[in-house]
Amino acid sequence: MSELEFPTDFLWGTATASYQVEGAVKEDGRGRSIWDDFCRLPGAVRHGHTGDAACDQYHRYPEDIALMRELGVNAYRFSVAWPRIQPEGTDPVNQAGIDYYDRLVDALKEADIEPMVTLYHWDLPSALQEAGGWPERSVAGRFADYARRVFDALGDRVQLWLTLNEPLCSAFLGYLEGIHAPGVRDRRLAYRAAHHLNLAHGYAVAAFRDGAYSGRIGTVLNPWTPRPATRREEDFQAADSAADGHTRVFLDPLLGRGYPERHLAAYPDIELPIQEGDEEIIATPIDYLGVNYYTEPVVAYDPEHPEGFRLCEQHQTRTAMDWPIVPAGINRQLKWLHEHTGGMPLYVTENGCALEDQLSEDGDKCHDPTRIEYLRAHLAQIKAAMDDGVNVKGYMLWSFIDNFEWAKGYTKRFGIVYCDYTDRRRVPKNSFYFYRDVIAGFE
Ligand code: IFM
Repeated sequence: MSELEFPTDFLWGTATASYQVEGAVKEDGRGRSIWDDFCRLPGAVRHGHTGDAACDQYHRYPEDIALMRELGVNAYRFSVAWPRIQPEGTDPVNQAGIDYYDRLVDALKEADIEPMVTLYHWDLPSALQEAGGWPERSVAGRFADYARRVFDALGDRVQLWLTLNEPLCSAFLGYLEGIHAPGVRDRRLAYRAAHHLNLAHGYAVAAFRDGAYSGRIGTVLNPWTPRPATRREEDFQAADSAADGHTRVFLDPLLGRGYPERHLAAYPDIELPIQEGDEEIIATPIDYLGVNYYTEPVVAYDPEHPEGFRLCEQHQTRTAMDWPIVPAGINRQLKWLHEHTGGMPLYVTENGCALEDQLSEDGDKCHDPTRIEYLRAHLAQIKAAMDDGVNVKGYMLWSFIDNFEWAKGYTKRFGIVYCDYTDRRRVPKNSFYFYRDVIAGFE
């Protein structure tokens, strides 16, 4: 049997996010988001790039779905832009925004492609940031109201829901490091944001259960499960501790285990604004977990660090993001999650690499052998984990198309379809055909 032979009911897809691909930011009543604002801050995004036009998927989704058919995927993971549905972050609902996702979902169903919908992939309506953003508790309630509107509009056709994409990034890149929107640097606010993101997730899952919608719901984390630098016990301890802030702060409350005490003890200045009942809401049971994996860090014991670890240098080949390529890390991570969650169904909701892709001279091809090897190696590791009993239900390759890579603008190409940003022409890369063959079972 080929190392890439997957079960026949495996979900094969690609992934994108609204602000990264849609463009059309001023059309059909869409409100402003924190990313529209952040892109306008001098120096915030490389070359001053914005998502104003992105890949223009808002207008070109029929062409993209035709390409997905050629690819043979049976799923497409995309996100709904909150400011298209509620331009001010609260009612009234903007019907034109709903209509766009209606058209997209109908076109996908027509093509036998299952929509997998993320409710929040970082485009918070600016009006809610002006009211305090994620550090403000009321935003979690607003998110549940918005989620209900989307469930009501699309719930008759969408069976696979995801609440938040990588709340770690929203909280810590957005409010601690300040390198993502809204560009705040404040540890106290970052942890408030983390708790309210967890709460928002819980409220949305509870709303989904209360509404008795017919599909299934989960969330997307980008767990950090570092490898210890050596086999010394202290490095194992360091690796375990390093998973607290990036992974357990988001995963453990979902599993009803509360926040990791060891992590909170390391930062006595952090206060989590937990109110009575919050932990039960956050732990409202989910149906599956989405996992985004790109690389695996290596850590060693460091008594000087509040959490007892330091990052070590790595020697693997790196992608254009400067991320080391570590295929075995996805196997280790899936197994870690399998054990930690007690065997919860998992979807790989993102995996892929950015490379310095270039079109061939005739402009019709793009050779990306490194991406093919990256995908082959990661898929083989996923399959190996499944053979060892990990319950992986699907794989959403990041990304369908080159797109707006946040603070790096359009300088990083993650797609298996090349996007020519001068005219938005799509050119499938060689990895597109490789993935097509894997899906068809010919690899
Ligand atoms: O582009 C992002 C995506 O929006 C979230 N996960 C990581 C990807 C690559 O950086």
